[in-house]
Amino acid sequence: MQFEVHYQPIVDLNGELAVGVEALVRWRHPVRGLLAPGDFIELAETLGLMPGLGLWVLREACAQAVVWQQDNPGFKVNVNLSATQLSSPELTDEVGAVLADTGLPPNSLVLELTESMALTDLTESARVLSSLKTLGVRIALDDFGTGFSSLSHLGALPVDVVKIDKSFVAAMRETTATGSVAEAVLHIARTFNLAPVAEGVEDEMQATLLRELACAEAQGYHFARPMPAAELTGLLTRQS
Ligand code: G
Ligand code: G
Ligand code: MN
Ligand code: NA
Repeated sequence: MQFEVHYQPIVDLNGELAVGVEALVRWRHPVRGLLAPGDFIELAETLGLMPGLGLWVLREACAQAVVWQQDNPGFKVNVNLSATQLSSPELTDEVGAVLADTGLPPNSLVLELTESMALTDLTESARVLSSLKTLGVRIALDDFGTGFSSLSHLGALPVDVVKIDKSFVAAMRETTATGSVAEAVLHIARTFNLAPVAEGVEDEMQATLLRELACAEAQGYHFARPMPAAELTGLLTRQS
C-alpha cells in the first residue's frame, strides 16, 4: 500500500489542546517520495480511483480515531470528501458501514466538502448532506469564504462547521482583529449558527486575534503540521 493517512491537529484555541484531527492522504511514491494530495487527487479523480481511495481514507481515519478516543473522550476526526464521492448514490450506506464496522460514534466524524463542490448543484447537495446527517455525522464546509457569490446557500445546506479559509487568516497581520475579512467571515458563520474552525494559523498573533474574535478552534503550522498516526499518538500522550 503506497498511500498513508497523515493527521493535522485541530486545537481548542483557549487551551491549545488537540480536540480532533483532519485526515490528509499522502502517496508514498517509490521514486518521487511523499506526495501531497495536490499532486495526485485530480489525477485519481480522472482515473476513477477517488471513490475507492476516499473510502479507504475514511475507514483508516475512523478506526484510528476510535483508538485515540480511548484516552481522549470525544476526540473528533475530519475526513475530506471528493466530488465523485459526493455524487455517489452509495455514499451514505458506505459511511454508515464504516461507522458500524469501526464503532466510531457518528457525532465524532466530521465530513468536509469544499464550498465550490457544495454549490455545483445546491438542491442535490442539500439532499445528499441531509441523507448523511441521518447517520448522526457532522458536515463541514472547507475553504469557507472563497466560494460564494451569494450567501443564500448557507440557509439551504445542513452544515454544522465552517473552516475559515487560510487566505483570510494569512491576511490578519494587523494589531487588531476588527475590520479584518476574517472577522466578517466569522460574523457570517455566527449568523448562520455554524461553528468556525480557522485554518492556516501560522503565528501567535493570528491565534491571539482569532481568540479575540471568539473563534473556538483552529488548525495550522503554528500548532502542528500534518503527521503520521504514531507521531500524533505521541503528541496526545504528552498533552494528557
Ligand atoms: O494535505 P494538504 O495538506 O496538501 O492537502 C491539500 C488538499 O487535499 C486539502 O485541501 C484537502 O482537502 C485535500 N485532501 C487531503 N486528503 C484528502 C482526502 O482523503 N480526500 C480528498 N478528497 N481530499 C483530500
Ligand atoms: O482541506 P484543506 O485544503 O483545507 O487542507 C488543509 C491544507 O492546508 C493541507 O494542505 C495542509 O497541509 C495545509 N495547511 C495546514 N496548516 C497550514 C498552515 O498553517 N499554513 C499553510 N500555508 N498551509 C497549511
Ligand atoms: Mn479539508
Ligand atoms: Na481549506
